[in-house]
Amino acid sequence: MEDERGALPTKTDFSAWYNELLWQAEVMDVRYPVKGLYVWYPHGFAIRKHVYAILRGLMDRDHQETLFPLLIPEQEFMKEAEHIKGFEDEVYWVTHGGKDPLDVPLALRPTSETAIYPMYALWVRSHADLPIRLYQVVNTFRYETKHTRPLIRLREITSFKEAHTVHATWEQAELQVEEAIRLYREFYERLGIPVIVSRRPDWDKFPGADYTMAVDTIMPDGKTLQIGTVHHLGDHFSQTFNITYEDPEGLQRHAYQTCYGISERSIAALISLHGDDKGLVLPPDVAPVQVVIVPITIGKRKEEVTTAAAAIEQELKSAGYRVKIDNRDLRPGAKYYYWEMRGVSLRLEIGPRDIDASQVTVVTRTGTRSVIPLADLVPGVKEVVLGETAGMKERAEEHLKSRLIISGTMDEAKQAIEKGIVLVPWCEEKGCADIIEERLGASVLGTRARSPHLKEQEGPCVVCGKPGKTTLVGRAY
Ligand code: 5CA
Ligand code: ZN
Repeated sequence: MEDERGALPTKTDFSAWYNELLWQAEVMDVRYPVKGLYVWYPHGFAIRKHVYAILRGLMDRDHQETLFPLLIPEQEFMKEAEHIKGFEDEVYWVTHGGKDPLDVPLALRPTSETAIYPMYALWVRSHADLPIRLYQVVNTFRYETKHTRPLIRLREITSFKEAHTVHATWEQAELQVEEAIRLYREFYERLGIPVIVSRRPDWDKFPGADYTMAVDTIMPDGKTLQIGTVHHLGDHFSQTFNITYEDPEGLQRHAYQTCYGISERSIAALISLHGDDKGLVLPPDVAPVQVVIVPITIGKRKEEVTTAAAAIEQELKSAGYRVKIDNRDLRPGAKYYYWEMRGVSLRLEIGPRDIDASQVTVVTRTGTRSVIPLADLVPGVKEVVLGETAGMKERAEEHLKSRLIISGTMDEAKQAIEKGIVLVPWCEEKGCADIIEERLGASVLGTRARSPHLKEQEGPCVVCGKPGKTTLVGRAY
């Protein structure tokens, strides 16, 4: 196997590493003959399944899952002016049914506000119907003109989790924005991905929003990846779609809305932050195979080893682990390589010597080796799994910390921007942001940054010297 695919480039050459890893570890196949569309290998899809089970579990606490149509009639799509402006260059249109031109052209959803809100207008009657909190996990289509990349910038986003909520007041919608940020933080914490939350500058907010909060992480090459956004929609859409409710006094009022989304970029971040030169490294929670058992069957005691391996498999399966025995006729080294590439958390080696000592040898994906007495198999494995999870999280946090750099002046920022995100004071004037972006060759990502790794700071704007607030600047994917 290893001979066939060749060695993985080192992660220091991030872009080459990422592309090669996606196919060697069987996450995505990029050979589908349409630009920006990719195919999930079953292994990649299994990772997705576990990641999205976490996401669904979090959403299901106080949202309900739903499913709306893919096609949106032109007149609905064209209702909200800002929204149209933001998306018109990115929409795919269905114009024909067979040979006949359609009376009404249909948009492939780039996101689902204009599919969902006409129905919300029908569903919302009284204050007692509020709040509404629904979400769906669907594919969406965006005719992206920037460089497309598997899992990062797609023309068919296959795993778009979008939530859409309706509230009686602006303030209640604002509370929902905060709740959504908490949910997203928890989601990424479960994946061991450290994030920074900030408020996007006005020119970069979602088309049709009052304001946008973004969740970013820093990739191994120092570039920023936006891995989630939460939008306060105010009453922009409720005005255009006529979403009104009767308040307790009998008055008709417009509702206030939020929406927030996460895509398979979450999986791009997962793979990129944790992976190493040997392949995928996955938090055990989302590893399709958590434990692989490699029987060491040299010599005469083959049958005994096979039986012991099967017993271990059975015991771990009953304890809820995803386990596989690798009985293939391959050298152990080839098996280790194979499973390391695919991100198996734990490898259990069992040979005659282990049987004699009533133990099993455990090697984690990140290389720690120990032995567990067979009598303590399940608690022993659990402890190693917890240690592995914690170690991954710690390393990812360290990475983020080392790439968040506070700079008081433009000269400092110029040096620092090569490494990751710089934090500079900015006065919130667009003119100064343009100068920052031009000088640093990077984007103003957001203000009011929130992360355990940094404190809000104030100081003179690095351009004009007027009072400024801490602002994130980074090169974004
Ligand atoms: N309706 C809102 C909330 S669901 C919305 O569409 N927001 S969005 O445009 O910001 O998209 C939500 C998230 O999807 C983004 O934060 C980003 O992480 C991800 N995303 C956006 N475009 C793409 C794309 N072309 N490929 C992969 N992921 C994307
Ligand atoms: Zn300024």
